[in-house]
Amino acid sequence: MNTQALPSIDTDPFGHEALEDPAELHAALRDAGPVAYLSRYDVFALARYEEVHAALTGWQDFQSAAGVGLSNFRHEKPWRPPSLLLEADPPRHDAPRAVLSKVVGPRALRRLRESWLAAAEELVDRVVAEPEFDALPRLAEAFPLRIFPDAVGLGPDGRENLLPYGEFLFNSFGPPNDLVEKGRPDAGRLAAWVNEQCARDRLAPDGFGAQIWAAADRGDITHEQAPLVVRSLLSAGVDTTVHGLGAVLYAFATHPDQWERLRAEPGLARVAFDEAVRWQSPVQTFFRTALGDHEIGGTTIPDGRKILMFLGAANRDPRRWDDPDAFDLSRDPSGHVGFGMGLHQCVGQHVARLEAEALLTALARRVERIEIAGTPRRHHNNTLRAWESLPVRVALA
Ligand code: 4IA
Repeated sequence: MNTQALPSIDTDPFGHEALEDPAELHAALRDAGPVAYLSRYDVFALARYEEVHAALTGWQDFQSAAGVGLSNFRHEKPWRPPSLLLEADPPRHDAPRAVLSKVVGPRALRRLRESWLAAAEELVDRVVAEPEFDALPRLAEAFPLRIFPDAVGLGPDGRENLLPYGEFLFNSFGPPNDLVEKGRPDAGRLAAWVNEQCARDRLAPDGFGAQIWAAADRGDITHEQAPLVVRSLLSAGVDTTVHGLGAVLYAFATHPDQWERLRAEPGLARVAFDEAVRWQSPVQTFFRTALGDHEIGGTTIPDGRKILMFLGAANRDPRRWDDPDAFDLSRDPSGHVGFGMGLHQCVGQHVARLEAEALLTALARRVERIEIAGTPRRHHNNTLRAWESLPVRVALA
């Protein structure tokens, strides 16, 4: 490794300053070169689109099984049993992935479409009855919580644990900083609750969860694997969509011309959501671990070392995107790495897009103007780019 030539960056990407606004750090990382060295954590950083894309698709060289957080499972015991999807490589990864991609795939969602559209209409009717409200809890949180736990087949009790569980999980991919320490006292209780909900007899007979268990009966996965695959739905399916919806609501509240466009052409809702995922990157960062020595942009990453991929920086890399900081429904956002890329690419992306389509079309039908009505407040998380509060004012059509 030519450490001499490797630019070193001392900023803490998981510090509050960078979490509040990562733009400056992202630009510095991209400009430093194809690979930079993060002295604070002794890891390699990728922030350009080309290298992030290559690392995401190069699963043979950069493994997930050693964990996709800073913690290296080769040396450290994971805080929970590793995910069979996120924290696994082929071949072990493949059967659980195949099962889950069918359970939450486009065909399966057709069955839910009408009821989710109706649920969005009902929620939006209720919320926009007031001219000002906080769009983060009232829409971005309320909608996924209204439909997703039912779709999984969760029981009625304890659903308030879902968001705090995700909050801790997404913090845990970063360093053991103040954010993780704040969550630690509750983590065991939250994880125990989530694990209990994955049991067959806890799940309604017609939901995603029951279909995972049915796949085990068919022999597609083992009965030992089934509860962990259900856990992946509960881990990855709530906070992500909340902050994806938060991103698109923020985008429209700050871009009245784009809102007008969506209202004229509601078929743009899905493109708008993907553009918002590119523009905000609700999942900001993930790690991989070099499996053998591998070169990236002239730097050798030695076996066992962690690389940190800045999805949010790649999604605004001017080498890949024209006017990358603009939220623009005219662009084709496909190819963004906000859902990852390659064989781990978000298995739930069709769920997320359907949620967004339902919420945005219901809003577009009723709301002529949406604007910021107070100072939006960021919520700091080691992995998620999130809002705590998003006060908006709406004018009805
Ligand atoms: C899992 C990347 C993020 C959305 C994610 C988090 C957890 C899991 C998968 C994906 O537990 O499988």
